[in-house]
Amino acid sequence: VRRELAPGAVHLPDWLDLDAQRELVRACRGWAGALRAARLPNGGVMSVRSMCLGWHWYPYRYSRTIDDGDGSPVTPFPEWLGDLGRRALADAYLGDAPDYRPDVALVNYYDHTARMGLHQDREELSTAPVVSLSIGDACVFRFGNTENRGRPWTDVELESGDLFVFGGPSRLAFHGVPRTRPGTADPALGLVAGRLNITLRESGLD
Ligand code: MD3
Ligand code: FE
Repeated sequence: VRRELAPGAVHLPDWLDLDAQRELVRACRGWAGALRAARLPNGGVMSVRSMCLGWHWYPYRYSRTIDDGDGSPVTPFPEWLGDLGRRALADAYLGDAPDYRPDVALVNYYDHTARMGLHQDREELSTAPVVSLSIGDACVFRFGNTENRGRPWTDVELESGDLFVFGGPSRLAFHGVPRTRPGTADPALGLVAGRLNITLRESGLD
C-alpha cells in the first residue's frame, strides 16, 4: 500500500518486515546509551529521548562538537543506513534515488508518556526529503500545514514497520506526535516498551 497524504508526503505502512525491524531494534540498542532528553532554548526539556548519528543535534541546530559537556564524539552514520534511506525514497517516490545521501540519523525514543509538539524541521540546509521509520508502539502522528501550528491537520496512525517520506512541498510541514499507544508493540521485536522513530536527513552541512 502507498498513500500520498499531501504532495511529497508518502506513507508506506508495514514497509519493514519483522526481521528488518528486529535488526533496527538491535542497532538502536547499541546507541541507546547516548539517548538524551534535549533541553530547549526556552528552558523546557523534551519528553522524547533522542540521539543523533553523523552530527550532534541540538534544538535547533547541528554541531560537530559536543557543547553540553560530556565530550563524547559524534557517532558515525553507517553506510547501511544510507542504503536503507535510498531504498525507502525509491519505494515512496517510485523511482531510483541515487543522489539521496543522508548524513544524519535522529533516533527518537518515546516512553508511554512522551509526546512531540507540532514543529517544523528547519535545521537542515538541504531541501532533500526526510525518511521516517517507526518501530514498536503505534502512535498518533499529526501532519499539519506549512503555515502555522494550527488547523488544518490530519491525524494518521503510525505502526511498527511503517515508512513515511516527507519531501517537496511537505518538507516544511508542521508535524508532531500527540500520543503513543502503549502496549501495542509486537513482543517479538525485542523492544521491551515504547516507540522508536528513526529519521534520515541530508544536513546540507560539511
Ligand atoms: C514532516 N519525529 O524527529 S517522524 C523529528 O515520530 C520528528 O519521532 C517524529 O518529528 C517522530 O523531527 C515524527 C515524521 C516526520 C519526521 C520529519 C519530518 C515528519 C516530518 C520533516 C518534515 C516534515
Ligand atoms: Fe520533526
